[in-house]
Amino acid sequence: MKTNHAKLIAWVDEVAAMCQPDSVYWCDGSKAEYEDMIKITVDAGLATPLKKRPGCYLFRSHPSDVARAEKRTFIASKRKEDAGPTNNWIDPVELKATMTECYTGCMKGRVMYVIPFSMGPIGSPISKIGVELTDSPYVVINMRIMTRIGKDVLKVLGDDGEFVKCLHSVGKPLAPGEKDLSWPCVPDVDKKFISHFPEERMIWSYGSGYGGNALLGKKCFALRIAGVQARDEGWLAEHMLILKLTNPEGKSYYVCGAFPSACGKTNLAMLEPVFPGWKVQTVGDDIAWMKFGADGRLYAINPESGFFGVAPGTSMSSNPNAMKTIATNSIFTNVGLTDDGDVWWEGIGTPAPAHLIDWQGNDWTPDCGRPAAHANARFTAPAAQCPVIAPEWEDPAGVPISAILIGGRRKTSIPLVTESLSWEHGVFLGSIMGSEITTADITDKVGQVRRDPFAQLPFMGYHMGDYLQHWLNIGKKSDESKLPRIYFVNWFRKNAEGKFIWPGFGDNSRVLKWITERIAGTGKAVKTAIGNMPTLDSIDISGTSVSEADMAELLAVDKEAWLAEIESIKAAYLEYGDKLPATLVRELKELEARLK
Ligand code: GTP
Ligand code: SPV
Ligand code: MN
Repeated sequence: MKTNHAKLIAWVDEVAAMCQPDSVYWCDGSKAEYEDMIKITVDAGLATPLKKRPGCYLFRSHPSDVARAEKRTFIASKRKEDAGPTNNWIDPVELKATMTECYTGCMKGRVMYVIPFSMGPIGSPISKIGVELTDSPYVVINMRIMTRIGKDVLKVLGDDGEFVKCLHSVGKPLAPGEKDLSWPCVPDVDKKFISHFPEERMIWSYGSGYGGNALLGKKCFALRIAGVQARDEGWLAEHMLILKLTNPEGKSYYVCGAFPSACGKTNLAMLEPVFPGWKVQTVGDDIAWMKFGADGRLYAINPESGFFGVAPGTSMSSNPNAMKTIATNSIFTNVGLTDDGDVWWEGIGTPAPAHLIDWQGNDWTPDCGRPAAHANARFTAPAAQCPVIAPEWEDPAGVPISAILIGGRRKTSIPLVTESLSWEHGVFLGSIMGSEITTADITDKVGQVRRDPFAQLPFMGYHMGDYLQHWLNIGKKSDESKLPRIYFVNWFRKNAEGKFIWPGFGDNSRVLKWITERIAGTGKAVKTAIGNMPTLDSIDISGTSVSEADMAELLAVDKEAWLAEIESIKAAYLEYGDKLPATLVRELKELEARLK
């Protein structure tokens, strides 16, 4: 393929000299090329075609390589204080030396693919270009779904356009004649690296082939590197879904939502409202880039073009639109394979078959005591196939945001919904967000609450304190009346029996409806110590299993729990040191005073 981009050519040559692939292939992004890549993986035994799903394939990863590797994710800024206390930092010179050793000869026996990609519609002024070099055909296949790739991107890049350098290797060279593994990677987790060099706008990933570790446009670029660009350029790169909600009068509202990994973004982005005449359409399910429009409002675009969604729990009742999206042309990783050539996972909504092949490739029966799918099994599907994709989802101008939801998994304390009192109070609520850790991260702390400001903790490219200050600064760039209101939500409260009190999923539209009423000025609320909360009768619970007593519990301000929460927030705040914005200290003091 043709490019005269001297810097790009030089970089590709330099990496090829280091990694020593057998050959270098420039991806043109065509459908034929995609099909060739699929054939390569099927022929090599890496992928299984799914007879029951046209254009769908199953991959099974190595058990060491099933999720993002947080403790192997590094921010190698020149100065340690720029990475901040919540990130793993290594000196960039040292890290490059270590990784150069890993990379030397690491692609022997393999092809190095060059993937030019655009985050955001190709050629749009707010899009950004990256080039990923990888030795994984799985990555090429997934990148073609998740981003826009190929020759049109090179055209926009021209002879000297800017791009983010993204280098990826699975870290498994092949000796002459050696048969490939079904999921090549570096099995020792401590030898994987997901590294970011923010000043150079560069990403080096080694040893993992899974998700955000390997599809470098997603978390590495669109959140960690773009976060640094956003800080420097005055916009926001966020771990947020974007949805469009239209009421029976035909008025539409665009809403973003920050929820930590595996806390409901994909589900919320595609929900089926329970009220007749209401409609939800999807703009994005994981990442939002927000910039000010000429009118002083924040406009969001979805930089991705596909969904990399959690499979377990996805069913025709929880998320019918996701189920329809993944009926064709999708990639499945780490789900169960039925004997008739379809997928199955826990919570898919159909009874477990008497026999299947589990995510590790072993025979599975319902009584075997192991899950058929890994808890972080995923589908990769083109966004354009979503039956409720919003017509404007690729509009380069973005969509004007009226509300931002934030929230995590909290079985106690945090009410169903609280409206912020101001932008600064909203940023404060974002800064104190916490969630019970799930299996989307490789960590040993599953179940514990950790503070996860704006669901960005694992996706920060710089100091968390500076990030929170950046949010406060954004608020100063416009009138409060034009800024989105911030809503702290919690779908995950549990009762004494450990059951979810709130039905969640489509029923979350009940809360969304109240939010639009608040924006329109008709929704009823009471001011409490923690913010504005719906009156007990203002969220319609007719037809649900939620009793009035449940609702009172979901909307109660538990003073003791909040005072305990404040102590834990103080501990998290201490970590940010002198970068903790004074405004947030003031908000915390005011909250404590209101509670007492
Ligand atoms: P990432 O892709 O990791 O960023 O996750 P996500 O935030 O998109 O989460 P997703 O929508 O895939 O949901 C993850 C899990 O949460 C699934 O098992 C869902 O079934 C479950 N879930 C989603 N929404 C709700 C809800 O409203 N209530 C309850 N109880 N569970 C939910
Ligand atoms: C997440 O963990 O938030 C994901 C999946 O969206 S991954 O792309 O692997 O980061
Ligand atoms: Mn995510």
